[in-house]
Parts: sequence; C-alpha cells; structure tokens
Amino acid sequence: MNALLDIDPEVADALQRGRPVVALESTIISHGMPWPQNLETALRAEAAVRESGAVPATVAVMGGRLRAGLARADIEALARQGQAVPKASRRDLPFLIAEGVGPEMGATTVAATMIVAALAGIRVFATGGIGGVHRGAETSFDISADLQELARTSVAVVCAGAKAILDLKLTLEYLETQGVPVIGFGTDELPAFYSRASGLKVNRRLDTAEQIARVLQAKWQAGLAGGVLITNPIAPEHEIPQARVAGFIAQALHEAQAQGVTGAAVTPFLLARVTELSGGASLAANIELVLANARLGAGVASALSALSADDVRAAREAAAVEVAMLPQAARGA
Ligand code: PSU
Ligand code: MN
Repeated sequence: MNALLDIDPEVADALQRGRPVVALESTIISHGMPWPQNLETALRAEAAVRESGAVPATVAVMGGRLRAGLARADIEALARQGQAVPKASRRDLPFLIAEGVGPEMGATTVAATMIVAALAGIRVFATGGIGGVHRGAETSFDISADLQELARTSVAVVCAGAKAILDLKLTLEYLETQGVPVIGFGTDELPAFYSRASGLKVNRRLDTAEQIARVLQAKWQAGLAGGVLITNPIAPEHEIPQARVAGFIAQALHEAQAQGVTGAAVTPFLLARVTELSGGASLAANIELVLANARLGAGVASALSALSADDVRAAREAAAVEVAMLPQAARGA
C-alpha cells in the first residue's frame, strides 16, 4: 500500500474481502454545491451507496495525506469551509502533500479522486458530472484534467455526462482520441447533466450493471489501462429541459468572461451562477443525479465483485483439478 494513503478501516476490510466499494469525490462538496445542501448531499450519497449494497469511500486530502473513506466530521468540515478548501486536481496533489501537516484539507476533483481510488484498489467511482472541454477551448485551452485521468487511470466513473456548461461534442472527441469507452446506461445518447438529451451518441448502450461490469473486466483483463465513463441520464421527473437551462448557462458563461474568471475557478463559478439564475432548480437536479449515480455505482461495483469472485473460484477449481491429477507422491500424501 502507498505510504501516503490512509484507508478507512471499514473500506479496507471491504476491499480485502473483495466486497463492493464506491469512491465519492469532495470537490463537489466544497466547490460544487452551497452549504448546507453540500453536506446533506454528501451524506445522502454515502447512504445511497450503502442502501444499494456497497461501502462508500469519500476521498479527500487531509493534513497532507490521501484519504479513502472519511468520518462524518471530515465531510462536515469540507462542506462548512467550502471554497476555502483548496480544489485538488492531479497537479495540486504534490503541493498539498508536501505542505500539509495539520488540519489543512484538499477537495479532490474527479481526476484526483480517481488517482486515490486506484491507489486504494477501488475500481468504481460515482460523481455528478465530469469536467471536459470548455466552450471556447480553441482559444482558452481550458480542458479539464479529468479527461487525461480517464485516459490513464483504471477506475470506472459513473456520471450524468459531462456538465452542460461544457462543449459536449468536443469532450466526446477528446475521450475518443484518448481511447476512453463511453457507456450509456439505458440510453443511446450522451446525457447532458441537467437534461437527458444532447443529440450526441455514446459508444454503447448497456441496460444492466452486470453488462457494464463485464465490459470493465474485459478492458482491464486485456491490459487496457485507463478509465471507463458510465453515463447515467438524470431521471425524467428531475430533469431540466435543455431549452430552459441553455439561457442560464449562456448568461453565466458571459459573466465569467466579463469578470475574467479563469482556471480552476471557472466550473464552480458557472455551477453557482446557474443555480442562482434557475432559482435553485439546477441545484435540485444536481442533487438528484448525484444520488442516482451513487446507486448505479454501487450496482456496478457489486456486479464487478461478483465477477471477480467467480474468477477466484474458477482459478481455485482449476488448481484443485491440477493437484488431483498429480501422482500421489507429488501431492504430498
Ligand atoms: N460534478 C458535479 N459538481 C462538481 C464536479 C462534478 O456535479 O462540482 C467537479 C468535479 O470535481 C470535477 C470538477 O472534477 O467539477 C471539474 O473541474 P474543472 O472543470 O476545473 O476540471
Ligand atoms: Mn479547467
């Protein structure tokens, strides 16, 4: 195990027994939602994972150490301190680790959460929406580090698509170039975060957690390192139609540009402005899609555990047959 990593005992026990574990991120807590909905949602996402038969492992940096599995007090601190907690993506981890004695925390993005999950041996991670290629990236070069992480780190990410504030078409192109499979859970179309439709196609529609787990197993057994994107459309009763949210997004983007918001601050700024402009409707949708993704993540993690258990059983049986075929003397009888 990595010397910088602390795994919560319950999570470590589940991993050791081959039981399903689902990682959850913390940027969504500190930067993605306002207080107190951020705390409520983080706790409800953990509960949703448990109710669906898996162990939750919320990830963060705590005092210079990488943590998989947080106590309630840690989650509350991340939620209360909000944007004062540094947003931690791949490039930020070395600083936080080197500097971080004491109570200093880091809120891990999709990219950083994948890194910690992989170190801990957690193969499934559920979030709201991944970062992607921003609109206007041809001049800003603003492409989320989440996409590169999906290319290199072997963790499956359950999300409701890339956030609608992004350029979804370019995000899909980037994922294709990087060889990241994009699955639609019960849909042919890439979901657009707050709404179900984007007009863009996923690589494959799969209708059950078992089918998804088989693809994950196939990818990693074939030695194809890297992530898989599992996209789960928001439930129809919770979605905001694209036509309704498009105006809010356009206005938020315009304001971000006018105010010179750049870098890591862009996504939190846009999410907060869209929440204000929509009178809270986008936040309500964001909460519901996070909970649904936590449940699907638990289903996929459970199916993957069952497949791995089958493999272990088959390997044991094969070994037993080989032993049975050995001459009596070689069996140690
Ligand atoms: N999903 C949400 N809300 C969020 C995020 C995801 O519903 O705030 C966060 C994730 O941590 C993701 C980050 O990695 O937004 C993307 O930030 P950036 O665009 O700066 O890479
Ligand atoms: Mn960015």
